[in-house]
Amino acid sequence: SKRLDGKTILITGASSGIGRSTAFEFARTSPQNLKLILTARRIDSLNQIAAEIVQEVGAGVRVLPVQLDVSNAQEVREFVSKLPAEFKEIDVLVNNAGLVKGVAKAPEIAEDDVEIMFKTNVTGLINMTQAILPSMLARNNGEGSGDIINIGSIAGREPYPGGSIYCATKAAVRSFTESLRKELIAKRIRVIGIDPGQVETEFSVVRFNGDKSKADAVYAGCEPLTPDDIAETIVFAAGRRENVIVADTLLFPNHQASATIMHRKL
Ligand code: NDP
Ligand code: 8X3
Repeated sequence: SKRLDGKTILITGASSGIGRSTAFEFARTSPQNLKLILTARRIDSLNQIAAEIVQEVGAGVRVLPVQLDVSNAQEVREFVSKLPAEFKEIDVLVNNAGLVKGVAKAPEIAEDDVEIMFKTNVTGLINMTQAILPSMLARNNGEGSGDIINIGSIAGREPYPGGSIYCATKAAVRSFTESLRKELIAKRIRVIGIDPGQVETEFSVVRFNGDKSKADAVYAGCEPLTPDDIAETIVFAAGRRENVIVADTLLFPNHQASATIMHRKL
């Protein structure tokens, strides 16, 4: 979309899955004139993705890979203050970084797993939002300008057994997203929530600590969404006319009807 030309886009969790696909999708949609800031903890992957994007679409897209742990508030503040001048005015913040750990039921969930899920999915998303919002608010003679796109989950709408903490983090994302949209009612800032169902990424591999066979079993007999499907929706939302807010979107693959109702062809 021409509407994205010249924009500066910041994506968290861009080293894999949905974040990675979103980086490519923005670049393909606006290959002439776009600035992409790609962040995650794995800087090597980000460097690789940056090179692949420029190789595919050309140098009209400028890509800045930055190592950033969203859960570290200090690091997030420093990241913003150190952004090169030409990348400082962020138009679109895609709060995508997130993870799930395990399938333990509440009495057995490891303290570390509780902490990492909340500090990444919830506090991390809030850290990023607080860090970027001031510059969005200051633009346009104080009317504000920009998009905040928060990646929630079906898990935030429908909690399931074995997912209590992850589901609670995504319910928190949904709640924060809605409060923010209401708080910003007088500003020209769009707050956009996108809730995917089942998407095949590194998500389940991370959930099962690298156990690929357990991760694969999650998708047995199913045809999950691809990260590109979510990326297209994110870029669609960002590319709408300024007065249109794609406020709240739930995406399922054909075989899925809820967090737990899945038709499997086995
Ligand atoms: P992936 O595991 O493929 O990607 C997750 C990304 O988050 C990685 O780039 C990872 O990068 C990054 N990340 C994790 N922790 C941090 C951190 N502390 N700081 C910065 N970046 C971090 O999974 P998905 O692409 O599937 O997940 C993306 C989002 O989509 C998540 O919020 C997830 O909850 C959500 N989602 C996923 C669904 C699915 O079925 N896959 C369904 C619904 C929602 P690195 O390790 O390099 O830091
Ligand atoms: C990921 C989807 O339902 O596996 O957010 O938790 S689910």
